[in-house]
Amino acid sequence: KPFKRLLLTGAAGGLGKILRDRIKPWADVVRLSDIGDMGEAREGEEIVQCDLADKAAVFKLLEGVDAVLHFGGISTENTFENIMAANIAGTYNLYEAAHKHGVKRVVFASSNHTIGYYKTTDYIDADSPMRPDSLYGVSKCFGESLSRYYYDRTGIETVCLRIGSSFPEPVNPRMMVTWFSYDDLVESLRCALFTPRVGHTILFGASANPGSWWDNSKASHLGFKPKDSSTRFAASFPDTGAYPPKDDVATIYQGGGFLMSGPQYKD
Ligand code: NAI
Ligand code: 15L
Repeated sequence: KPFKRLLLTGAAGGLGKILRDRIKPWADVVRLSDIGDMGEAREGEEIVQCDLADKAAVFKLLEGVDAVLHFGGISTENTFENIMAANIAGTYNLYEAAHKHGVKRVVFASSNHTIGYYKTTDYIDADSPMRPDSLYGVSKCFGESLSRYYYDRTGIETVCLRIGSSFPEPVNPRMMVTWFSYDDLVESLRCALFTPRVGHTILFGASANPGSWWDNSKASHLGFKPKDSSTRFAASFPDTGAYPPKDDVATIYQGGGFLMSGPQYKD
């Protein structure tokens, strides 16, 4: 198998549970980590329960690891204190430990909420300035900048995967644009891990959905081609042709409901 040991953080989460089995073919041992319960280790697995904010624990977590899929952390809007510990300190601890242990590559689960203040009428690419829509989004911008710094300073390569909405199927009209099927997610991770040179790359994680807001041409060297599309759910969210209400923040901005969540939101 290509890797001796592949680390997945966030293994107890929604995506972690899906990836746990799907990434097995890529490594002799998959090391699973989360602050939450991951159950028993199955064949070819190691389980390390720890808090990403615990620097000493994260240092040990990275020992003997070839590559990392960093999916752990707070995944929606929260207080600054919680985000600072899990996403800001946590991601720093992970990169510093990766550097000390000579890890070569990380895939960072970034988010569309790094750019959620663009409008749904905008078409952007990896060079468009970040416009986070929440403290959560700001923490993902931090992860993207931190990984850029570690690449320039130490040579660790990172693909920042700006995931849209990775769930079994779209559950609202916005997700007809942002949906990222599990199969396409796994294929994007395969491209991110096995393309020989990625440097520091930003890849938007979405299926081939009509009306996309995101241009992935700056990540073409990864060769990622989504196979799924939200069109097969079109009957659930028919386009009526009506314009959304002018004051409906959730339809005006790419970040949708995140613009109205969290400590800063006041109506
Ligand atoms: P999730 O919330 O289900 O999973 C995140 C996991 O991280 C949880 O199991 C949680 O226990 C763990 N975690 C939280 N704080 C931690 C800490 N301090 N130390 C160790 N572990 C900690 O989220 P989901 O949907 O599985 O997302 C995984 C990653 O992908 C997250 O980083 C999220 O921000 C990112 N993402 C997911 C999207 C999606 O559509 N599912 C969209 C964009 C980004
Ligand atoms: C995210 O970043 C979240 O982790 C996920 O739970 C979804 O809310 C997703 O974005 C989205 O924008 O749909």
